[in-house]
Amino acid sequence: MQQKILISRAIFPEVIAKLAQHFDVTSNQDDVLWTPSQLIEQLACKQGIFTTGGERIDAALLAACPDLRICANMAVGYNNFDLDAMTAAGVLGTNAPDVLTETTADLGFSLLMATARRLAESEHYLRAGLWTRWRYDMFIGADIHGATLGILGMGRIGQGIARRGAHGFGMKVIYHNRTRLDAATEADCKACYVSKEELLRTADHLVLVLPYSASSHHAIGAAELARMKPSATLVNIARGGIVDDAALALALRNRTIAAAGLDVFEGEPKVHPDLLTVPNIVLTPHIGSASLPTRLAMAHLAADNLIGYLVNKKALTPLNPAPAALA
Ligand code: 8YV
Repeated sequence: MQQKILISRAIFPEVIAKLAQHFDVTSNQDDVLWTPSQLIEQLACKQGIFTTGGERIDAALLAACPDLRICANMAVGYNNFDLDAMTAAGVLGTNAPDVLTETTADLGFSLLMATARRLAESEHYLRAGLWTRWRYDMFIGADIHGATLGILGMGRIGQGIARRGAHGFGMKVIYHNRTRLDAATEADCKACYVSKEELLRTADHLVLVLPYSASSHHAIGAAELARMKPSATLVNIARGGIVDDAALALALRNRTIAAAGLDVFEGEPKVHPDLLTVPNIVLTPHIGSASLPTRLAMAHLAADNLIGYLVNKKALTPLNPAPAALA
């Protein structure tokens, strides 16, 4: 009997067609946002699910879906997966790393530049018809070239941002990470390892690129913001919840730091109302990986993981040990 899979959100038609060559596919091209119980209903008797990063795969879902064998995320982050529960249930998780590294690093650097040079704030001013004359101090921002770029979380995307800063803009790059990079990678990124304390204290522009977990929840809160320079900027392209958004809004209002650029939010797509009223901020709706070639590559990788595992018994980018029966 043909294996069945569920694609939980709208996705490129060519990727659905590719999956349909191997599976009985149920797709969701109307992009209905299913509740957890609707998702469980849709998943009944299916062996695989194509997720896009927002769908929670937890013990309750796994217990209700005993036929499930693989969850393939079209995202590099996988904090929507309870990997321990998946391993215990014999369900493989896969993510979509590498294919989005450079595109997401581009967005991180774009946000850094827009934040430092106050692009959103000055555009709003112009659109509001307030630009009537030049002034020497109008929208004075911070320099990017030659400044100190701090990176918290130095994985592949963090390294991409470091390279852009060091090689393209002559920035001094410092970073903090759970583990220090090897010397060759540090040299390639021209990056120096520092403590989190020193990173906060000395960065002119701080970019957050660390994965979300219980231990990174509110890694940047009121205390950390207070340690940053009043002239510093902060960019979060990682995950909502890494920054305490209420504390950030207050710091921006009080000018404890100069400005922020956010692509991710606590509880997104809701945005903390105070972030919408502070002027010194650039806001984008989680578009880090949103270029056409990259989103296509991410979708193909998730599809190839489903095909690889369910048809050929080998996933391309597994996150947890493959269940013994299939290994
Ligand atoms: C995804 C992302 O588009 O890959 C990730 O981890 O944050 C983005 O590239 C997003 O997760 C989709 O929900």
